[in-house]
Amino acid sequence: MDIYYQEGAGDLEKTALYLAGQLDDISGFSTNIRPAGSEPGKGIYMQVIDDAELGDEGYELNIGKKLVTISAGSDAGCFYGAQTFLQSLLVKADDDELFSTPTVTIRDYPEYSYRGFMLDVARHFFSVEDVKRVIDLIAMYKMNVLHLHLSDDQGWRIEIKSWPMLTDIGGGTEVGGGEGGYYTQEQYTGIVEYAHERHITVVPEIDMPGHTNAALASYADLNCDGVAPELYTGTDVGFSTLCTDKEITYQFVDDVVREIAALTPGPWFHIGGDESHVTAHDDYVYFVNRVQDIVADHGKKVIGWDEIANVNMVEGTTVQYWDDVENTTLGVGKGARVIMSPAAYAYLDMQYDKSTPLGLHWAGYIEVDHGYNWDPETLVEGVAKDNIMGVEAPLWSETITNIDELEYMVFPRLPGYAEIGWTSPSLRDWDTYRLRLANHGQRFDDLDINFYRSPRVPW
Ligand code: NGO
Repeated sequence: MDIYYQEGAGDLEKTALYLAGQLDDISGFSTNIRPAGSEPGKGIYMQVIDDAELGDEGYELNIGKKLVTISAGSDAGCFYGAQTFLQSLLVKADDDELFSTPTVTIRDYPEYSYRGFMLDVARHFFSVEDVKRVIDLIAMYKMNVLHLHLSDDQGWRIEIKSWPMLTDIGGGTEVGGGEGGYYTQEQYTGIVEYAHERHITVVPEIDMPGHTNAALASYADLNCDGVAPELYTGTDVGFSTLCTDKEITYQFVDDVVREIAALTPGPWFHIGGDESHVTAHDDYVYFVNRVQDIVADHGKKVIGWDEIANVNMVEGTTVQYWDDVENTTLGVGKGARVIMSPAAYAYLDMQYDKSTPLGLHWAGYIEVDHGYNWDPETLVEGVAKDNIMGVEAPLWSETITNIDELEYMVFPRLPGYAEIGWTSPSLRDWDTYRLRLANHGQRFDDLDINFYRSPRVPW
């Protein structure tokens, strides 16, 4: 089979190569890719077209008897068209079985521009290889943001050259006392590039001023009393804080933000800001205000958990709703946009039901239908569609120790969050979604995804 891409149009060659790689994996064929000046008679053809309705990320996929055409306004759109085409195919067809796919025309574009997944690599560390698998899996569902929670009480997971003890000491353990780990700057860059090739932007998070025990344990000077605490391997939250009235704290934040921002091409830097229960309110406000300026100085826009709405938000700041409606509407009143990650619907670390062997349930149980059946634009009074930048499903890793466990919590819920981000509420419906999901189960198997066989889905 041949894949043609429109000559001279953006980076389509890369998308063509990606599609060829996926098709070869599925089929064992060897697919050729070549540039073309115009539409060929057969094969697969990708082109960039001018079509305002499709926007930055939409596409039109035409599957004809001989020719498949993927047309979009951008590379990203062609990439998503290719994902939909791949989803229409049988995976791992037996050697003697021919590929089949319906002839169809699909015009498709996203509801929200920010469609994210968050991975907490601080509570338990995940290798570069694991993170790349996660990137491949979320890319299949047209998600475009990977938020990496890179620091917390239990671990500091990214090399900072000007503060090397952060990883030498702070990276050395994790929940339960395992050996932890961290990404070198080179490895982080590798992750960012791998994501970028799949149209995914990495959002790095350094959580502060709370959730900082690993940093405090690494540098005594960051503590108000000048004494470094022990490393922490439990799962409590809300007990640590940077010392907000020491100048060295701001030097530290400046260095960390500067180094990470320089490695991160995306527009955002996530400053955490959640659950700073041992930081006095005024100190919290003073600290977060200064940190916002530091982030802006390094050319990034701030994202923070909903608590940051309590400070003077600079323009372009985004509040990530997870728990507190008042904070979130306060932020909206100050002009912030919102990422919707309601813990009770979108936290992938919440158990499916009482029998789930992993996960937590402080925000309730989230069966697959519950995770799918909500609408960002009507969930919180005072937060309208215009205020919402997008949707993100976080996986916190207090109880998640390896990729198999990760997959079990993430699948099959993740495609539901991706669909909430992509499809308008009027076109979403659990009764038809559950049937589509059931059909899709074979694909999870073929990709060796360890997923939860929810009894609510007719697998
Ligand atoms: C909370 C808390 C995290 C926990 C998570 C567990 C936020 C934003 N802060 O969410 O530290 O890991 O719950 O579900």
